[in-house]
Amino acid sequence: MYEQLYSRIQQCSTIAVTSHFRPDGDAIGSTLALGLALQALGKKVYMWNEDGVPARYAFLGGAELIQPLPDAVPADVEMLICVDTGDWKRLGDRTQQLLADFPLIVNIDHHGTNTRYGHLHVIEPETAACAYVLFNMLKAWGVKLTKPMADALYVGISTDTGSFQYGSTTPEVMHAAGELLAAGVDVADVNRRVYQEVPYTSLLMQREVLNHMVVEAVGQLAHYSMPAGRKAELGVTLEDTKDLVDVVRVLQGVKVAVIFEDLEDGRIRMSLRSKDPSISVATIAAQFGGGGHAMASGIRMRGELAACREQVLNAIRKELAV
Ligand SMILES: [Mn+2]
Repeated sequence: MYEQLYSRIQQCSTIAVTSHFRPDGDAIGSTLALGLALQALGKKVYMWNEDGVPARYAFLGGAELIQPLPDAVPADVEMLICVDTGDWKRLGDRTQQLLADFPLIVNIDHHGTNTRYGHLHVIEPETAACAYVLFNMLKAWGVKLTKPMADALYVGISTDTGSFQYGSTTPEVMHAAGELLAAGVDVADVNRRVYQEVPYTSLLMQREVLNHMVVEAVGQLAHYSMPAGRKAELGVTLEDTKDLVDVVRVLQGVKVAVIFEDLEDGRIRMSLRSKDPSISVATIAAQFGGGGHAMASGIRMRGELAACREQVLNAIRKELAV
């Protein structure tokens, strides 16, 4: 697949790269690493994200190249590449609109639930990160990794593996990380910037979760629900609500953790995490139109917070069989 994509790329002179809304480290790292590599291959490259680059990733070399969405795809773009996006809907409303009807869309991803949208696919399900897929791809293409590319790939792999804590961290992933370090990644500096410069409002949000979390099913299920208006009362940003599920996930004995968030637009956002390999939260999410990975998934549902929560919790309680 790498060679097939490479030969299609060789036929193009202008390529756009984009990823999902509310981008995480893998979305930004993958967009940037691939964009910079395509530039190194002599291509004119556009990099877009409809929600921009989160502050904690702005230090990455070339991050400023990731631009807001244009109103229309520039006429010179011959190929559009979507990275780290398992589902067409995850691209976001405006990106979907922009890309609809584009004749050559490439889907590079690592989600087990990838719906295979687009015209060309490089999907390696349940591998550590899209950035890890790209690491192997760029190597196969003979691209020499610059420090900005290595930093971007490292951030993608590190954030998607929970700093090399999840089961997706294979020997090959560790070897890849080693090669990225050899290519110039300053591990202490990157980790401080990504993990140890948390805004005060983010800690406020975490305190709120600890104050109001619910633990049930003999300690195996922990969840927190954010009602409408609470974010504004606390003064927290959208970015502060990211990875909140980790606050409850770490509790001893918990097998499944969930955060329910009233998005105040008639929809409820849910982040699900499993700590038990025999319980796939991707399967649970799929019952409600969501998706993701076995150990980390998400759902967006229309309806009232309490009603949506009860449906999803019931599905989880069934899995926990208590
Ligand atoms: Mn990813």
